[in-house]
Amino acid sequence: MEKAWWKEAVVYQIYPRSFQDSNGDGIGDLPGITSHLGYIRELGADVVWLCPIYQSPNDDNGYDISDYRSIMSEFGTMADFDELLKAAHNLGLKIVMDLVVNHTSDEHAWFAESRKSKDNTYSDYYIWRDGKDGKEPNNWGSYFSGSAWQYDEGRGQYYLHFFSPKQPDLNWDNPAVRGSVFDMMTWWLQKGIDGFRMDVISMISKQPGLLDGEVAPGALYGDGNVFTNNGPHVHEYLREMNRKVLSQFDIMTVGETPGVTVEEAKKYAGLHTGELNMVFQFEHVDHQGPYGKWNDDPLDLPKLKDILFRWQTGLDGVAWNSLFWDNHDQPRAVSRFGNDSKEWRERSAKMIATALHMLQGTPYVYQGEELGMTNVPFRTLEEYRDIETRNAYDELVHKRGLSHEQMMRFLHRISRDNARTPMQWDDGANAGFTSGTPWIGVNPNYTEINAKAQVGDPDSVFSYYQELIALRHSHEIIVYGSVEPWLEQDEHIFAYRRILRDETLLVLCNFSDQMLTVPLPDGCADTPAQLIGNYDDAAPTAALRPYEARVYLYK
Ligand code: TEU
Ligand code: CA
Repeated sequence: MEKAWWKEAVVYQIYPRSFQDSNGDGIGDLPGITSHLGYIRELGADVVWLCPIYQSPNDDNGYDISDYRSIMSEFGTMADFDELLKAAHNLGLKIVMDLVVNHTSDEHAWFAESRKSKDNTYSDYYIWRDGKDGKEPNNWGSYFSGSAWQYDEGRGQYYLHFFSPKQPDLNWDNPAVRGSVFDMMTWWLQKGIDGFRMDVISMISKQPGLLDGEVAPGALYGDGNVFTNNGPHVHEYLREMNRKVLSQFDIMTVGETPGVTVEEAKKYAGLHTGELNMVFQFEHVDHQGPYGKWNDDPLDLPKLKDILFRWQTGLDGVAWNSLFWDNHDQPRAVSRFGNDSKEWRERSAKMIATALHMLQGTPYVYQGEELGMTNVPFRTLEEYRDIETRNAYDELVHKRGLSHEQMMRFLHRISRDNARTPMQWDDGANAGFTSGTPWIGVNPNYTEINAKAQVGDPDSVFSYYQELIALRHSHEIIVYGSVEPWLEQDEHIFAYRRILRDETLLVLCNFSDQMLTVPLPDGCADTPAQLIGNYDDAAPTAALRPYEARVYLYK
């Protein structure tokens, strides 16, 4: 398989609002990020993905952009950004920006013009429709509850918004919109950034005619996959973007494509399709139940294995995977896929990291995941800040009659705010995140879980992530080896082999708190070289201890 730096890289994702405050206003900012670039370099990551830092009214914490070419006032200035970029490049770190162009803020100048009339330059920059029988143009729901349509008195029409009413969807069928977006992208790339993560890029082409979606009777908002994925022109628009912008630079691109299938990913992330380098698929973190995404179900490992192996074998040799357990929209990895109890948190955090980082694809480490940070036990709804969480509470409890207690259990397990509590730097006030009042509560366990306690401690989760990343940088088989599932039917063991020329890697991960026997595959001697493991003492042959991970290399 042909080599590429973005295939060999490990990406560190930063949610700037919660990473490091440098001026005491309780909100993370760019100088705060710059002050910790050395930490990211020490971890071993190669690329930093910054969630949106552009001017925004923060209805959806920066995913509602009002000016693509200026920095959010709360985060700092363009001079701060230029300094961050320079410092990163001096450390050998690349900077990937978050491109949010399925929608803008309703405070963007384009929307201000568009809503004024039906015949100005920007009138068709968004998706406007007359109502139908005095109601919304169709039955589409927003990911943030309620209808996906908002009536605008001024223009006397409805406009489409897959997210909040303050995030109107752009009309990508309008070549002027594509031209404006491509110009903006080129402007940032000429400043020297190293790529883009493209927000909900699978949604930019809408189903023609905007017809009612097939939603189950009584279904809730947010069945987004019904109508938001892969409209007829999405690949055409991405090939145009690649031709006119992306192909002019040596950069990395990753599309966020909720609802994407393996077959569609072969187009988006195909090695030679001329679109993107890779995509984020969401099958392993998606849950569509009676309450949409909201659930407190236990981990279903067989289902998780089936999904991950389907993606691994499906793209092997034809396209490229991204690898992630969590991000700013998902609960904390160790709480969801491991066991965040006192007894098993560290061990299971290292085990799930092994399971992910030994797969084929580019791994993403979300801020705090490398410390084994956990979900947050907020006791009241008021402690949550996320618009998706607050709207869902209103919809499910006040409009659909779900009990407060059940919804709080759902929030504890699934709310995006689990990932958005401040980064835990040390055991000082507010975990060293701010000298002021943090915009969102700090997880009370910061006194035990923080970077200061872990950096330099060879037994810490941080050091284990350092080892995993160093192995990826030193063993081609981890990047380019093919993937062969092992023990697919086992309920508790996640195991697979990677093969490259005359080498075989065997990865064994016990997702349970039981001692299990583990048959080794043919050709795998019983005294191989152990590459990494999360128990200090030698392993009992053909057995896996609770939450044990072991990786063997056979030459
Ligand atoms: O998220 C896309 C999206 O579908 C999210 O709603 C996410 O899948 C869901 O919350 C998981 O349950 C992107 C950004 O990552 C997210 O932060 C933004 O809120 C959203 O787009 C709108 O820009
Ligand atoms: Ca600040």
